[in-house]
This record gives sequence, C-alpha cells and structure tokens, in this order.
Amino acid sequence: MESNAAKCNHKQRQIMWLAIFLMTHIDNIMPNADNDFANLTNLAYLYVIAMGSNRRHRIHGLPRQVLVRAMQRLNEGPTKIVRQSSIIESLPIGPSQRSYANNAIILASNLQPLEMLDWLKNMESEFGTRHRRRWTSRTLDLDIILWREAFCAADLSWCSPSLTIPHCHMRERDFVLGPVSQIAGSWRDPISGLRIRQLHHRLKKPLSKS
Ligand code: PH2
Ligand code: MG
Ligand code: MG
Repeated sequence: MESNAAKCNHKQRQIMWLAIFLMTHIDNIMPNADNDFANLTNLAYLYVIAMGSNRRHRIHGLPRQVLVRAMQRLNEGPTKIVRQSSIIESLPIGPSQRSYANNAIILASNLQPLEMLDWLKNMESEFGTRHRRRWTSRTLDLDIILWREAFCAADLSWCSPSLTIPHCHMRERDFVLGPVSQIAGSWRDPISGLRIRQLHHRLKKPLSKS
C-alpha cells in the first residue's frame, strides 16, 4: 500500500514540516537547532522515544551526561531529533537501587518499527547496556513509546512478538508520561484514544471511588 509520505510531493512535505515546526514553536519548545530543515522533509515517520539511564559510563560520565551523548548519536545516521524534553531525575521503579535520569525525544526517520528497534538496541549496546535481564540497572535504555506517519497525524499501533507500540507500560509510568507530555502532549494513545497529557493527568490525579 502506498504510504501517505509517498503521495506527497516535495512542496507538500515542506509545508507539512513547516506545520510541525510551527506547532513546536507554539508549545514553546524550540526544534533542535542542528537540524537542517530541508533534510527532514524526506523522512516518513515520527517516533516518540523514552530514554533512561541509571549507571555511569566510563567515558561520558553520569546518567544525565549519558543521555546528552546518546541524543547526539541519535541525531546522526538514519534518525534525526525533532524535539526533546528536559531531563528529569526519578526514583527507580523495580529492583534497581539507583535513581534514573529520564527524558523523551521525537525522532524523525525512514526506518520501519522493527528496523528502528534494531537501531535503538545497537545504540544501547554501544553505550554498554547488556540485554540479559529485564528491569536491571542500565547505562542506556531506549524504548519506543508511540509512532505515526509524519504527514498524517493519526497515531498508529504495532504488534509483533518483539515489539508492541504503544509501549505496554507507558500509561502507568510517570517517568515516561511526564517527559512525553512535554513534547507530544497532543499525541493520542491509539488504544484508549486519550491524549498523552490526559493520560498523564489521570496518573497524577487518580479518579476518586465515590
Ligand atoms: N526503567 C526501568 C525500570 N525502572 N525506573 C525509573 N524511574 N526510570 C526508568 O527509566 C526505569 C525505571 C526499566 O526499563
Ligand atoms: Mg525501559
Ligand atoms: Mg528498554
């Protein structure tokens, strides 16, 4: 099936990207200054990625610096950063004792979901994360949260044995919904139909039982 991206001519793509940049501006978060606008117009998909680190890296240093360095790397090769949230510090959920640095980014790319998963796993390995056990402490964790076609604002889902989008645990994690609502608050969870900022609001203020 022909994708929406393929149907658009170059001028239309430029206009769509201009709209994305303007929306970015309205939300008062500047697009990544390093990005050449013209290069982005050829990229078909947008991915929301949650980033986390709770181990030092022997060269890059503390978890916060690991995330900064990882963002530089994610702006090279087949992915470009369109937006980035602030980096927060959060208490560990699960068995690990060390607190985390967490943030979220929107990546533009032509990679399909399973190719994106591969690229992110390689990046995690490059930073020394070993994929042995779930939920153990890690130098770099990159999770795909949401995706959509860049030229069509409908949020998509994906289900295969190795990857589920939206991420299964995103709705219960403040350290995911907080940063994601900074950069993609108006995106919708395709399962519940709720916007990310609504999900975050619900998580912070659970409905009373009365
Ligand atoms: N990631 C985990 C498990 N627990 N806790 C926080 N605060 N932040 C994380 O990124 C995180 C976690 C496994 O991926
Ligand atoms: Mg994770
Ligand atoms: Mg992960």
